[in-house]
Amino acid sequence: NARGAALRMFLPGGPGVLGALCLCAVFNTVDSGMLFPQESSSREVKELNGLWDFRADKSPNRNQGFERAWYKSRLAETGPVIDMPVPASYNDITQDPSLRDFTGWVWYEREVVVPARWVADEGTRVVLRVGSAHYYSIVWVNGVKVTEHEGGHLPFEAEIGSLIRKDPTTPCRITIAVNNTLTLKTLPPGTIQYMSDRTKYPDGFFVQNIYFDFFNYAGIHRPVLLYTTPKAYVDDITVVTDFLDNTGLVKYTVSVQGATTATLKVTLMDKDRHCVASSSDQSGVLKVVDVKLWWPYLMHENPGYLYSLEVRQSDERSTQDVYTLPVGIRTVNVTSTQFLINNKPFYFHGVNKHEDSDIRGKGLDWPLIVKDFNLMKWLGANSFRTSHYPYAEEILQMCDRHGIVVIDECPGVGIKDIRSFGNASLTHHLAVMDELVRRDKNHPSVVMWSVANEPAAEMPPAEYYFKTLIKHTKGLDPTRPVTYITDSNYARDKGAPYVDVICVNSYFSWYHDPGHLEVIPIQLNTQFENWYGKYHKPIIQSEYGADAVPGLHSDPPMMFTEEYQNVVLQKYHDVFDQKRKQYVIGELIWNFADFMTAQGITRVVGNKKGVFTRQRQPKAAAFILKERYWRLANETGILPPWTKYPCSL
Ligand code: BDP
Repeated sequence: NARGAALRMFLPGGPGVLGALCLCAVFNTVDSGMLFPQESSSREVKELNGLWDFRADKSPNRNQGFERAWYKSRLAETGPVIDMPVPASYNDITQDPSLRDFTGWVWYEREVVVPARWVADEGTRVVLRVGSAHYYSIVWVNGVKVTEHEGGHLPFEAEIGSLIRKDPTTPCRITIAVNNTLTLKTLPPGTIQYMSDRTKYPDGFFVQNIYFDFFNYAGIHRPVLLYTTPKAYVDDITVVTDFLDNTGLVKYTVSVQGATTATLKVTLMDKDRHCVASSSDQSGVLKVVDVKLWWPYLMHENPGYLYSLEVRQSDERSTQDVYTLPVGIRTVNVTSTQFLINNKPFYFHGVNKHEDSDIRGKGLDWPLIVKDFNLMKWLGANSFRTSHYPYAEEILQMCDRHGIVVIDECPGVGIKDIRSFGNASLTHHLAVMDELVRRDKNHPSVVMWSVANEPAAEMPPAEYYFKTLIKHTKGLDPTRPVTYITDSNYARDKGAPYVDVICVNSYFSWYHDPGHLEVIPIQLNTQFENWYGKYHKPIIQSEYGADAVPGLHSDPPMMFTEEYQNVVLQKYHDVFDQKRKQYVIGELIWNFADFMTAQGITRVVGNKKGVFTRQRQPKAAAFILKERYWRLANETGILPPWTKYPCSL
């Protein structure tokens, strides 16, 4: 119908917004870099977090904002506005159910006072950066469109210097329209379904169908900021590390923009800020004698060791730009039975997470981030998977510093419809991998890319789709293994031949044979033997678990009680203990914490498979996992001297 057409008109997917693709270059497929904004002697950062004016476009076709050009004047002048915190999902902020479950465009606006110096100095680039917004965004400054971006979870930016210099007397008004609609071609995919039976549904009724199991939170989820660089600036840095005996090798490339000739000074410093190697070449290999390698948490007494790579770019007269990148020196390799970090077998004993919490939804929240790291360390977890989308860069920086190993997943979750395997979807998926690798390539904590979660990999087009996607990702980054997360459907899986590590999710005695804990040993054993027998690749149990409503008890155990969750875990662990001597290289519990989902008959206010509640309090299973993870750490790693098992952090 007409309404549907109008709504769809503003859905993501125009060919102009997908970005340039190049299938060959190493780490270089996106035109410019996406270095994390940082203050330095040449760069300033101004955070725009806090309250923004906000309005959801509830017009029937969700198109009024464009028809009436809400970006042209102050949002408060074109209709009512409410306070909206940034960063945060907007869904749980108000008491309005229609905003919680809203689909379509919402509008954010904020006026910013730009330092006069930035405006006056033509030699300063002023960049507006959005850490992430779900899912399709258009940005205006003083009514002029500066950029648009498809997809959540990843940053985008625009240079706005010339715009704010047009009329230095007016404040800088930033308008961001964000559309959370998911279609068959977005990541994750979804469909909009109109219900036209007027005896059952009101006029204009439609639903957003999704094929994933978490609440479709929307809004501006990560910090918005302005930052400056000089006109000639360090646009990107890529490091790849290796070592030979005691010597660390840091292969680096710097790309500079805005200068025809650039003089560089690249200095690698240790933790005490002593220079350990330097160069004046744009790319090269720095050698570090007596290298201190980057080690995972619980694998070494000094995990997460980071050097700093300071890049100074100057012209004949003075230093122009300075950017400092943290660098961890480590290697990653995969054999048919092992995952090696620094040539030592690494066993993943960790968690799957979500960016999810009360009130703020998927909004970045420092207290939550730090609490989660404290809980993971308490648990003895050495790793996590960013199920089911890229997490905030701030979280990956924490992983680098604490030695928490990451499987970095793109938002390819819920690819279940055959139409989502078409060319448009694949092109977008490749572009998302470009952006993901561009953003996260330098994190030592990231040891593997995951290109999807539980796609319908048995469908005929899946083979070409995953072959292309995985090859492309390996082309972007030849240094890390690539996987996608599969369900236990080994016989029909078309993509598995192309992955480096098999990651399997299974829920025996839950979704299959509910209530029958006794099937776990045999079914899990069969699962592993089948996958290994067919592919001879190392296997990670990338999800397993059971829902437990905190405080619900029964003995003998029944589904949804804490006891049942405990027994599921223990029975899985018994099998892991046999298979980890052979080819199983890790176990990641589903899930670290309870999280919100769409409403439905299988979810009682969210998914309750957390070993912590959504408020981060332990269920009984957390203690089982803690016992186990510290025992595994004792066996497989070198426990730091300052902690004895069982730990008391
Ligand atoms: C898995 C999905 C995960 C779900 C989980 C569950 O990968 O997103 O939350 O099932 O049902 O298959 O709890």
